[in-house]
Amino acid sequence: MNQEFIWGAATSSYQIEGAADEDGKGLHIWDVYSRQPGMVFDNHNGDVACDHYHRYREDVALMKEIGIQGYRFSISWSRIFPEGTGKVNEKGLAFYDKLIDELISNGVKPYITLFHWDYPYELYQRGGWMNPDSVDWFAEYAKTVVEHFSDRVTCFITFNEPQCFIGMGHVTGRHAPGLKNPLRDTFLMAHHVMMAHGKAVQAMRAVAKQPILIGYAPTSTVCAPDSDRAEDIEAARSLYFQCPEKPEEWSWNVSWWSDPVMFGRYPEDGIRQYAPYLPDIRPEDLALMNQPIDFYGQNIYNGYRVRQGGDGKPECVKRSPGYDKTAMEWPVTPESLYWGPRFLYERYQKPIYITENGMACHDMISRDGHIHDASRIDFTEAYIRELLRAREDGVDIRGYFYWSLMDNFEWTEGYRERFGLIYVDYQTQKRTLKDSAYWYREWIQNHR
Ligand code: GCO
Repeated sequence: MNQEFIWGAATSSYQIEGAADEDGKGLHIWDVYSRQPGMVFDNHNGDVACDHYHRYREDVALMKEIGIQGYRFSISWSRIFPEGTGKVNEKGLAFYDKLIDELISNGVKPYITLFHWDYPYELYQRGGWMNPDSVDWFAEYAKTVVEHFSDRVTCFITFNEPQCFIGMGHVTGRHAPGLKNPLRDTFLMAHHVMMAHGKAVQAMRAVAKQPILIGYAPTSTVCAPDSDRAEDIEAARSLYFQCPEKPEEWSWNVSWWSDPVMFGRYPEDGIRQYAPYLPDIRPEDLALMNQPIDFYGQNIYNGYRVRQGGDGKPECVKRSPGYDKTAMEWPVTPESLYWGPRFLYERYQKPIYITENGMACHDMISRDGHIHDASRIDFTEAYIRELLRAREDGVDIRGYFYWSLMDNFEWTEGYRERFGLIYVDYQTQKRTLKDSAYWYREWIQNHR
């Protein structure tokens, strides 16, 4: 395949920008949530974060030094619309103008995520995703962003990991706004989110100043076959796309969040299992969700091994004692970047970008002043070799974005976890390239 392939890195607005109350930005749910004592590890919050809002030039220079070809970042909705809707804040647009111009003049292609979880507080108070108007609010925001930036930016992603901002924000309550809503409400929110995606796609295409590519970026825990026996491959595939049987686990799901967007229908097993909780699903809602998009983004960090059990049903294989894991205790499973894209491509038939993949390490600055994050290098190379193997086997993969460009605010874990290629000293805001950044630079040079 000789399609363009992008080696990139990713971040999100609240996790790096800081400047939480600057230049007219409105409040969002993560501002409010993390300022409440007891919500985030050690009461950290994103008020300053990596101070990227003021240091974006230096950060782009570092991207250039690493040689990344694409940078995926998110726009903070409440910088553009301080109240979520209505009046546009020119200073918010101006910040992203400067960032985008800086990226382009340094040869880094911008990829904009419209929504990476920092939902305007004002809209949340008006019911948030429960409110049917939330569909229009998001479309209005998406339209404004594309109208303004599509003269220079051609790749846009609507939502990052809807599983998390609904599932963790409203089902388990581990993320902002920290609620455990009735399941019925959460299904309605999901329904609105996917309608908002569709309506935004329409609005974006209508105003784009040149042809743009639009994608969607859910996440998944991959099911990989435990052997290459056909039965195990089939078991892995079917478990991967199955809707969890327990309704309270519904949100961690591939099909529920993607079939409506890609096919215009909800998966049948979910419809059966979740029937008591479902909203009225109108055909026109499904039609709206199902707008043609250009690529399918996917955040993949790890997965399970699956085989066909004695009863013929898929079963997860127990992890071996002492299995490899990251600092966050996430299992290390490079084959996820082979089987995930392969199964997703088979089902959805869209070009794929790995919009996030990476690991948290216990990084420290050594006495020699360097950060020797050998395990991150090993992790990343193992995963991307699997990704390239999928590509060789015919999966249409267009790019890889390492999560994350730099250490940042890891949601409820605060600054405890370090995912970056760049080390950030939060006392001084000094940035230092880790060994993995130098390794990535070489990798990109050799795999252009
Ligand atoms: C996510 C988010 C990122 C996280 C990263 C590490 O995937 O959860 O998109 O914001 O920081 O995934 O947990």
